[in-house]
Amino acid sequence: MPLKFIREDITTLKVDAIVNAANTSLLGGGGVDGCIHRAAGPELLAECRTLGGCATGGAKITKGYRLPSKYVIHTVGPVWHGGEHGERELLESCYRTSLDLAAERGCASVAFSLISAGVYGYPKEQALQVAVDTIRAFLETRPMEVYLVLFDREAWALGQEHYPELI
Ligand code: AR6
Repeated sequence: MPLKFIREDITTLKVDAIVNAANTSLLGGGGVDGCIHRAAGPELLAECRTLGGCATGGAKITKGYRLPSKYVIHTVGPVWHGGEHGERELLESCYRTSLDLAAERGCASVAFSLISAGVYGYPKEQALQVAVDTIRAFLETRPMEVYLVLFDREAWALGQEHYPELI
């Protein structure tokens, strides 16, 4: 199946690329970003320092260092401000840009965290819908094995409820 939900710590996944929910500095933070930097080791931060940050909706790629994945794609989701500040378009752009980068590097398998759905406050149900719609649209243009990690209880329950076929 080209898109599948899983519920595992993204830092344990042996895929070509994992996608980090970063901030514009790309210099680490809490949430999944903190987990990824801790697991990858200080070399990841050193490479991130050379990238000059990243715009919201954009993505940049680094090596995975001590992670089982070959690459980390760092994308910056929008902060939720009520939904009328371009949040959906920016979130779509995160998924599309990350998938384009993965394709450029020849990745056959990619695992996403649920971008913006934690600290950045995007309502999880809507964040999930944007993720699924955008990944499915991409997969119509190019084959890839894509995992969406629904880590917290609420996200996993929403996935089971709305997309049982993806479990
Ligand atoms: N594996 C997979 N998913 C995880 C993990 C993990 N180990 N840990 C948390 N999640 P968040 P955001 C899920 O807050 O909302 C950082 O400080 C979590 O349950 O990590 O985009 C950055 O530096 C949630 O569903 O990202 C930014 O400043 C999802 O990951 C800011 O947070 C995203 O939650 C970005 O906020």
